[in-house]
Amino acid sequence: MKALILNSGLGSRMGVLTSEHPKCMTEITSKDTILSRQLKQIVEAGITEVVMTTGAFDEVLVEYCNGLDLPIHFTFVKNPLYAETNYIYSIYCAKEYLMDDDIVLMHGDLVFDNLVFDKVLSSETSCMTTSSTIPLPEKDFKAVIEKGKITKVGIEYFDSAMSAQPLYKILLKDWKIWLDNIIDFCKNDNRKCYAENAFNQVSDRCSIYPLDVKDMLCNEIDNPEDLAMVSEKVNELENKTVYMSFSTDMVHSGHIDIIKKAKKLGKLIIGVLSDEAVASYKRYPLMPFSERKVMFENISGVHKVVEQKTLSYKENLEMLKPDYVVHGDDWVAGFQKPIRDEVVSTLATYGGELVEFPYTHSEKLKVLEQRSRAELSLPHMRRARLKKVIEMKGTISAMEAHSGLTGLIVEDTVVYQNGEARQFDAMWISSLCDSTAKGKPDIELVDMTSRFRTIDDIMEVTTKPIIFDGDTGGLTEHFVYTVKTLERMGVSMVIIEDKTGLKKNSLFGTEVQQTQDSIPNFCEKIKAGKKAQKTKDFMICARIESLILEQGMEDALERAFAFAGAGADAVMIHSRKKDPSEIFEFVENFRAKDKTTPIVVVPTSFNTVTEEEFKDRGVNIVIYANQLTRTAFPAMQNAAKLILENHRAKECDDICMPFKDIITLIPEDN
Ligand code: SPV
Ligand code: MG
Repeated sequence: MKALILNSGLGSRMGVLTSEHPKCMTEITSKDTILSRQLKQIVEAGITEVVMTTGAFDEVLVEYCNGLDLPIHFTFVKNPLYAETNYIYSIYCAKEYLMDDDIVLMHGDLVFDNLVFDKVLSSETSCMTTSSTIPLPEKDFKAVIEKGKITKVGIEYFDSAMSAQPLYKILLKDWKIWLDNIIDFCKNDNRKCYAENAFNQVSDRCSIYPLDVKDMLCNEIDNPEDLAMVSEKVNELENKTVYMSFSTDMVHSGHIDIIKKAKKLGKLIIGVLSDEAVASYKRYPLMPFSERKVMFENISGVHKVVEQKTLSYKENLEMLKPDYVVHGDDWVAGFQKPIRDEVVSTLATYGGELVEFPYTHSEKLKVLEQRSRAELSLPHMRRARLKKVIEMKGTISAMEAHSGLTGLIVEDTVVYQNGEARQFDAMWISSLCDSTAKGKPDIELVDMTSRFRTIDDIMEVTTKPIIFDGDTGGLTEHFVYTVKTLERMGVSMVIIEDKTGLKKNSLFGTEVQQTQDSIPNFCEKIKAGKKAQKTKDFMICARIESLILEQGMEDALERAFAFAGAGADAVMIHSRKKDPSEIFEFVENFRAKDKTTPIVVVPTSFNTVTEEEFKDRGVNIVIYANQLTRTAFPAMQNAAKLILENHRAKECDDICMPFKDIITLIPEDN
């Protein structure tokens, strides 16, 4: 596509404004002339070839264009008879440069909105800008429209006509017909009329369609009054603000494309999602907010970057009141729909507008996402992330996983509520569920090699941080090796319980014989573990069994303070009572003296308490320790019974996940 700009005219109606340079060099804002604005719009559209006809002050004009230093190749063609001919003859003079490509044709005194230019360029047919809302002008161009096509353009037509502006996109096939007739006109010395007179004779073959731009800015500047009016409109347009929100930590060409479109609407403000919002909605960001902010600040044309603390735009829209919000049209349905609905209603409160561009699924993005997932799953990245997420959110949730498949469920399950996304922050590798999956009792019978194998299976297909149930930790001499191995694998935290001898599951409480370790012994184990670890990221959590073994609150608290003092990075308090009051009492008393050591709870019995309430009370990690195993087990047992009862699988099929769905659980490439 080439741009053809007609700048041969004298512009005498502009008075002194055109006494030293052509009209197109008249300033319309403090930073642009009519021409520099047009040329920048041309560059933004990716057009690099401009044919410009010149006349009076042609040297001034050529020097000016070259001095703008734009990535444009200019072909200047002077109309030697500019004083006594019209632009039909200027086009004739430039004909040899206009025979090989589609063209966008504009008069040199035309000022138009970026959106108008976008519409013109994206038209699939040849088109001319018209307006159905502006009254028919007395002296300017009007286009006669018949059966949806333009049949005549001129100042004399009033019937079936719309006001029209000389901004065209003309496909080569149509242009050839029009240009041929322009050539014929000029050869017959018909050089004083409009080029449109030549079009009017061939409009049955040269198909140009009206492109209705309604009230959008698309005006010629003929006199100082036009100049004042258009300048005001351009200033207004340039002061509009546009808001977009981004969660990405990798900018690719798709993002740049939409940013380019957005900034044509005005000053672009980008809301960068907070780390917490990104983590809740897709995955832990590879780059923290501060770095993502700098990245966007350095994209050309971005006016300002602000933080968007939640997936909801509301707070920022109410604060910034942007004229436009720009987004891909992929949120019209699906989980982002409530967010979109809220944007629409918030914009409606002050007259803002939502602009949606077609969303393009990018293969590149898929590859980048895969790469970032791979990176997040690397041991050092995964290990360090638990501490970071606790710091970021205050309170996090972990869900039990005991295999690759359950790991994937914890990794990928997301629910969307009122525009908020919720997912688990970490995985708990429970001794109970790991043992149960192997059909074994939870008595430290499944050895560490086998437990590590489970971790490995899960790690191979997931990225979320892992909290490992280390039972009693075994002998201190053994525990130090366990710590080293877990740390090397990329596990973030091991929780060891202050029991000794044959361990039984805590949920049996005092129904079975269980022995609590002495405070000094257990402190020694913690100290040895802390000494064995190599990085500062790995955490050892001391689990206190005093309430389970009915040793009283005082004992529990004494142990908690002693274990934290011995270097434990967190304490876990356990209870098998339905009533959460003893847990709350512990948390309150512990927090009275220790404000920072993270507290972990496993609300299997006291399951009515919400994560929000735990957070308010000062709990930092909430572990759902066994629910996947406990729901899967009865479902599997039921399936087995149904087949046995019916001597076939048909009845069981109704409660089975369709095979095609089970396949989608497994990602193609991890
Ligand atoms: C586990 O999940 O193995 C635990 C938690 O240790 S509990 O079963 O509640 O003791
Ligand atoms: Mg356990």
